[in-house]
Amino acid sequence: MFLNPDLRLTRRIPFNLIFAVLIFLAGSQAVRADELAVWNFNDSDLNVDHGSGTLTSNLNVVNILFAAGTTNNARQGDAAGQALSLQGGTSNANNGRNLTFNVSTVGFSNIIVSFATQGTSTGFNNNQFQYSLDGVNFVDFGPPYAPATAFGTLPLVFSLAAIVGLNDNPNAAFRIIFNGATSSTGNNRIDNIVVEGTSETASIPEPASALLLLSGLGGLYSARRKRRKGAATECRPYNDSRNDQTGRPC
Ligand SMILES: [Ca+2]
Ligand SMILES: [Ca+2]
Repeated sequence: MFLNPDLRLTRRIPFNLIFAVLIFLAGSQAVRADELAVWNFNDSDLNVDHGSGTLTSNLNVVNILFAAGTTNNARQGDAAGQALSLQGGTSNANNGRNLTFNVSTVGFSNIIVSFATQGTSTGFNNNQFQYSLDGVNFVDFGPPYAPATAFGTLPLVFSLAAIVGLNDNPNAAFRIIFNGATSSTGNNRIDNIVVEGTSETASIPEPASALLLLSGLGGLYSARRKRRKGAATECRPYNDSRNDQTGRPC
């Protein structure tokens, strides 16, 4: 049984309207990457410079210094400024010690840690990156690395996307264990430590945008209804005595 044309129109357009809104809403939920914590060391301290996190070290305090930094891996327009400079220390006492950064990843997944680094010939040249799911127990990630002699332009990048336990984890932590220094002043510089992830929270469209879309589609629907309605009233059989040649024949 065929539906009345007006009735079919009435049923079809609202469905199109709803479908378009659903597509709009789905498109607005695209994921985005965010920096959870950034240390640029430009203020010569261990306090986080963007985002949230804590950075600690068990190296001898006198061997935790700051020296000229780099824009390699810099974020948010940060200048090169200063970099962290970690020395081997007297009798290479800092071999086996570490730099640890705790960063909550709540609401984020696909965690990536990156930083720029360089080392002197007698500095730490056998460094191990680690991660922790509870902030207490750390696990090696990847092989040990030796810093290049200059910062260069490419950072070291540790993509931890496969470590699902690091996703949405308030106790996530990361560590670099330093080894291989052969002199007290041999050192590694580190700059622009970045912990970033993908937001797991869908972005909700701005109310104004949604209203604008609904308003536009509503107007389109109304215009089509009026056009169809007008066309229907203009439809006159040829044998209609009122036919004045201006109406649309049925
Ligand atoms: Ca810096
Ligand atoms: Ca700082």
